[in-house]
Amino acid sequence: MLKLLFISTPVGALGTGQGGGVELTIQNVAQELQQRGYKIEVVAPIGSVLHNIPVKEIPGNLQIAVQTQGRDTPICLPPNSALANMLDYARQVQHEYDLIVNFAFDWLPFYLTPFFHCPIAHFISMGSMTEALDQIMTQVATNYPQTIGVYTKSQAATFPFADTCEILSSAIDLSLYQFVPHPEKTLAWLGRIAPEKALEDAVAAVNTTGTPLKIYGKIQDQDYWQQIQQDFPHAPIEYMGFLSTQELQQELGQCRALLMTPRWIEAFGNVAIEALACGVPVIAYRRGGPAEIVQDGVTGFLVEPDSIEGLVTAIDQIDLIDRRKCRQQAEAEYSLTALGDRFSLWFDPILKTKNS
Ligand code: HBI
Repeated sequence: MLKLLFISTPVGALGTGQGGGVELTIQNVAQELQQRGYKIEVVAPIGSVLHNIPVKEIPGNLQIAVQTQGRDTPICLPPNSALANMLDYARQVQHEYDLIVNFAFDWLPFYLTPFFHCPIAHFISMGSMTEALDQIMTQVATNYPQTIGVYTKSQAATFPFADTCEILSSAIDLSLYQFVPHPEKTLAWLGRIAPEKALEDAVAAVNTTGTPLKIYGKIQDQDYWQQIQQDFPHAPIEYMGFLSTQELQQELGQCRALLMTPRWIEAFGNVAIEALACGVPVIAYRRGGPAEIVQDGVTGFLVEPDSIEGLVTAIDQIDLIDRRKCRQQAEAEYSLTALGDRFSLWFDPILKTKNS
């Protein structure tokens, strides 16, 4: 039986949402590979909880989220770094494992790769963020070809080592999402309420069409949210809060379409496949992960980035989309089985190198 040690993102305890999209990836990959007979253990900060997956909780101070840093910010580690403690634990137990899978978007695990005798596969969860990280990731990509995995091609394209990345896409547990054939009039917008998600564009669009818009997600930037409400006092919008997957998929399924208006290069966009799984078409800017997910004209519409008029036109045409095609695409490409196949295919050559 193959034994894998997962190194979690060190920015928050798993299960709290602080770890962002990669939390869902760690849960889903661990769950699917465990189902296939791999032995999995996840090393993560204190307070981390995963569903039916053994977690080794490591104390120490959390890492600073890299999105809050500039491209030239030096690498920093807090005193008593949880990340450093997690990697020291991995060093001590590495002989019990066939492969270490690193999910931390941080300098230390990449720098330490040659210091480990157990091979390390690195899953990168965002686009390029800082020079120092680009450099150390490029070094690993050069010395250990095929050991770097990403969600999408457009995410890989932000790195100097784009062509050596394994494209793994993402997935969700489809059994948690129900197909809804006949929705209400409302549109949905989902995500962290922060400038890089450009919620103001979706609000501007419905301010024109008059279609009601329900907004779900954590308000990460209060001032930004206030500004939107001041700029569009009469827009037909309603803030619904941050819901659990269960509650969210119930509400999402009732919507006519999901609007995705990313200003930055979204590495993937899990909300897009959550919508498709409910039969909800996606209207998205042709930018980043969502542009590789939405089949333009079939499971939604891809719109000229930052074009409000483009969003308005797509909203007016949304009834042309067959909602069953959306559910079918989710089942074909974004099931846990498909994800498990992609990760096992990625690991095989790395494991062979180890055993050779
Ligand atoms: N920042 N330093 C650091 N390390 C991470 O692993 C990290 C992060 N910011 C966000 C993040 N991971 C995840 O939310 C990604 O899935 C986006």
